[in-house]
Amino acid sequence: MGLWKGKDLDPEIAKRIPPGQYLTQKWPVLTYGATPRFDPRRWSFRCFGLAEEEVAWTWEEFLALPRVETVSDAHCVTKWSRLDIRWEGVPIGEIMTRIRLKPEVNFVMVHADPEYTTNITLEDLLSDGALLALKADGKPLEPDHGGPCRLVIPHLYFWKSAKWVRGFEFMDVNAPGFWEVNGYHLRADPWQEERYSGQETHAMQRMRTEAARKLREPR
Ligand SMILES: Nc1nc2c(c(=O)[nH]1)N[C@H]1C(S)=C(S)[C@@H](COP(=O)(O)O)O[C@H]1N2
Ligand SMILES: [Mo]
Repeated sequence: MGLWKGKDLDPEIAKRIPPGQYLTQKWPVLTYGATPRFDPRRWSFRCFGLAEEEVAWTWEEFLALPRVETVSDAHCVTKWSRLDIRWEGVPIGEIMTRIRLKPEVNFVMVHADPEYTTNITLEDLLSDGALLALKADGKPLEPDHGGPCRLVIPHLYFWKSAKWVRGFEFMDVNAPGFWEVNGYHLRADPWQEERYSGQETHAMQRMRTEAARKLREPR
């Protein structure tokens, strides 16, 4: 695929790899726990929390939603990056036009099987290229990779792209999800290497120190 020039990575490709990541052409499976079984009769996608009313789709209704195709890269916090995954699925906008959010919503808890959660800002969820993917590289999403449906948030570490996604909970606070409770970063921008929550604590500490210094400056 022309990724390599001799032994060196093509510089155009190298530019697309965030700091601390390496390129893989395989697609590793990364799941905490076991791949859940899909039962179309029991599956639903549900939007709840701070919305004027709850909205839910059955599997059949969800399949009838308009779709788009996107191409994006995946960056796992365990340091592998896979480029140019071709996704097909329901753009987040199609979901959001059918929901009336309360004005105080700024954050979303993404709920997925089996009891996986991840938090994201509303702004990040609404960003370009975010979708509820049903296919990857032209084929229905394999069960191990989140089939039948996974979230894809291309600009954040891949743990934000919840496999076996089942719903969005709209919130006014940035509550941590599964990995975030266990020490991972609330935002997870790979270009800033936002891997661990200790980085957030340090950033907050710096802001406080700065504020304290300002407080004591002569006026
Ligand atoms: N439901 C669920 N989604 C998940 C995970 C998980 O354990 N459960 N792992 C996350 C992590 S850490 C990564 S890197 C990607 C891996 O996706 P893949 O197995 O398709 O490569 O899924 C993310 N989504
Ligand atoms: Mo990951």
